[in-house]
Amino acid sequence: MPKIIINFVIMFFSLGINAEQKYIGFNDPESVAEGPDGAIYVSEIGERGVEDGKISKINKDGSISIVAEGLYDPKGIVFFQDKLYVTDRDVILEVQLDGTWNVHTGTMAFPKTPVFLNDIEVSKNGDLYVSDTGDFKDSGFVFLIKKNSGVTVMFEGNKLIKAPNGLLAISDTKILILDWAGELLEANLKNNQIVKIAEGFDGGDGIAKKNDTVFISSWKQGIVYKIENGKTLKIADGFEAAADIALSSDQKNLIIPDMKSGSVSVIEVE
Ligand SMILES: [Ca+2]
Ligand SMILES: [Ca+2]
Repeated sequence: MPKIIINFVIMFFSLGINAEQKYIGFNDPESVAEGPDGAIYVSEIGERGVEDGKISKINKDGSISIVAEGLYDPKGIVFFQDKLYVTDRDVILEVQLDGTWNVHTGTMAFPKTPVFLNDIEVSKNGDLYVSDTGDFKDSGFVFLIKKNSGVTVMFEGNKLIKAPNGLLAISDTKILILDWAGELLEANLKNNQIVKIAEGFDGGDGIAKKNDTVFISSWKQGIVYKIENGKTLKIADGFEAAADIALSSDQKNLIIPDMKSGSVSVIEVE
């Protein structure tokens, strides 16, 4: 009996020390992405509608520094060729590693007026996929920003697109879409067909994928799930608002911004 207790304590101890790191002091962190420098970039919304938004980064030594300031409410972030693409309310920003930034796609470039641009993902050739969660009920869109040929609406008229949030390109022809209403969708870019592959993630926010395992976060539930072999398992909970997650470049860690507690957690994943 004592041996069992000792084993339990060691396991608990090692989980606490090795399996999770937590960084605090962020102002409404929404999205994370590992940069080419190995730092974890974080979008911070700050106060809604106020130009206090910023991009900060957690350096490899654990220190935190500001990359870019003067944004409104930055949300989704994704790297492509050493530049960070950021959704900020109704525009897309392009942020250089030195912190300078400019508007990449302005409001007028969208075929429908953007309401709540949320996540952003990039294809291998640099096309950007952007979700607009709309009124968080059923007025959302997914936009495609082609490198040199403007913005179009994807899957137009498909009733499964309600309030899209998380986006993840999983192959040259498929993307995953996580809807705020809780459905995980797989969309085929060739024939525009969409199938529902899981549901029940009310307040669905971010998506990440490692091999055949998909990780998703629920902002409302404060839970991170993994979906493996058709089964859904909870892998982390207790967040106040688990926002847009990302996998580290080495695929060993899942990075989870908790918007309401202002923290970013890094947990090991198998
Ligand atoms: Ca703000
Ligand atoms: Ca999001």
